[in-house]
Amino acid sequence: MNGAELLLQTAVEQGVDVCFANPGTTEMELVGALDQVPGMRGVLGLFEGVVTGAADGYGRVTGRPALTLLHLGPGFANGIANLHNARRAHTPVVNLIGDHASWHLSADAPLTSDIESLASPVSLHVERVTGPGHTGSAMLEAIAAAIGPPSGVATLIVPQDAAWGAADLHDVGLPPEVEPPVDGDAVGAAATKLRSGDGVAILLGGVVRRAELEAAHRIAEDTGAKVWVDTFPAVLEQGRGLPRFDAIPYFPEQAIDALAGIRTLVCAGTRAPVAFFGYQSLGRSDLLDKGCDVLELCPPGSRGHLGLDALVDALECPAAKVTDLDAPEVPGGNLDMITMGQVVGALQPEGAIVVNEAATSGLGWAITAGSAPPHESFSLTGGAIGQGLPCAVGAAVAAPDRKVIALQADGSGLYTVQSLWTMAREGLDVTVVVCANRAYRILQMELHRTGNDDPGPQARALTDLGSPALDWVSLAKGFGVEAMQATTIEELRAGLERGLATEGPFLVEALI
Ligand SMILES: Cc1ncc(C[n+]2csc(CCOP(=O)(O)OP(=O)(O)O)c2C)c(N)n1
Repeated sequence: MNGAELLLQTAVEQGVDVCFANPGTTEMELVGALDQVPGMRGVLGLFEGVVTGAADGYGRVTGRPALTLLHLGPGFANGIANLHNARRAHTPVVNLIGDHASWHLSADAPLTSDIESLASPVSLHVERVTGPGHTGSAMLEAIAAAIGPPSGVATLIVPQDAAWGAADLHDVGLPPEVEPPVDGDAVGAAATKLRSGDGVAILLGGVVRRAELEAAHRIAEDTGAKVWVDTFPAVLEQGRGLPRFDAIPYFPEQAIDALAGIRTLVCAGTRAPVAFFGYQSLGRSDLLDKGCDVLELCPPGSRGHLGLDALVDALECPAAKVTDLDAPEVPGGNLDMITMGQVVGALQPEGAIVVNEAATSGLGWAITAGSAPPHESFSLTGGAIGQGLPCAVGAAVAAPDRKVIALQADGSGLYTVQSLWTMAREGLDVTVVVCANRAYRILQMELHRTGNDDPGPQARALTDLGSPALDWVSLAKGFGVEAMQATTIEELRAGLERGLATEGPFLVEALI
């Protein structure tokens, strides 16, 4: 066995069995090991942003890391934006970055770079493997670090001589222990505040599934506390039968108004909210009133229900009923961003995973999703666009028996459009709805917010995608994905129905 095989064998033994990859020469032993070690599925992405975004999507579905396999500093650097999103989502991911053989580093060959410096800002754990016998224990530690809590991105740098050198299974020890994340003092303090009066709110973030929603709902029903959900949670389970809570508005002025009057904010799996950007006109970052107390039940990167369940017990909250909204219906009228989202909400099946990188076109779906059949949505946690299509790749690999819908803004989609090829090659069950507004609409809004009401030709040109008009149907077909364009509600309906009935990928370009 060589170091590469020991590394993969250890991963498989820990239940880590998918490797999203874009390798090079320094990773050839690891590529070869995929055929020697049974049980590891390699999935090729044609750009590192696809690889890292796919690992993010996979980790959000399973709560366990996938591997990424990346080529030295430059290959890794290409994947950083989506690792930034994964870091913000606290998604478990284990990066394998190949490096030159240790004795070749001092030669400063063309691909030599400072990988540690590139990896540190997006990783909660970075380790350089010291030799072939170290690959297994380094993998164990990386997986444990990625799963946490707090969960996140772990990175192993694997010099090529560590991969090709001889190794032994006995080199691997036991995985490290992890501490439970709940802060008992914060639970006690939150219980006292919740019982003693008003002005207490609860904020859910990170992974927000049924367990978080139901515990928060019981507390809210019993104490009158208002519950908020982060603007961009990593995972939000929603739909009929599930408690619904308002999301903190994106624009800070609206968020400040919405959160005004909260005197204590109890955070579960997240932290106190801040404005997405620092605006000259606003001059502040905080969204909460001055002096608002913040209690962290359990930190970002841990499941919020752990703290909330403890709070339910401390308060002895009774079970609480959920009242459902009527099921959404396909609307009439013209196809626009509102009706587009309503069509998706009306047709999406139970158990779907909706990867939401719809940007400004997401409003129609957002107002409909709470009454759709129960499903999960994944959002852009770190604001680095180009995450949606890769994330859908990873989600579909992780959940082959669920429908994945990628609600995809057109500008963002082009950053990692090669994801479509991986969808085709792997036969992934993804229905992509491209929200084709042919603009960087949010930037047009942001220009306006700077006081620029009459942008000149240059500013207009940098925020417009209309000329030449992108042809998503041809793009998709070029990557091997069947596609159609929709200009009416009926066409979108037909396209979605076709996509959802197809086992593999399908793309509908909705002109809105
Ligand atoms: C990696 C990265 N590059 C650039 C940006 C800046 N940016 C934010 S939104 C945006 C355009 C989004 O356009 P589109 O995806 O078409 O959505 P729309 O605003 O039209 O709804 C850009 C370029 C970013 N957030 N992340």
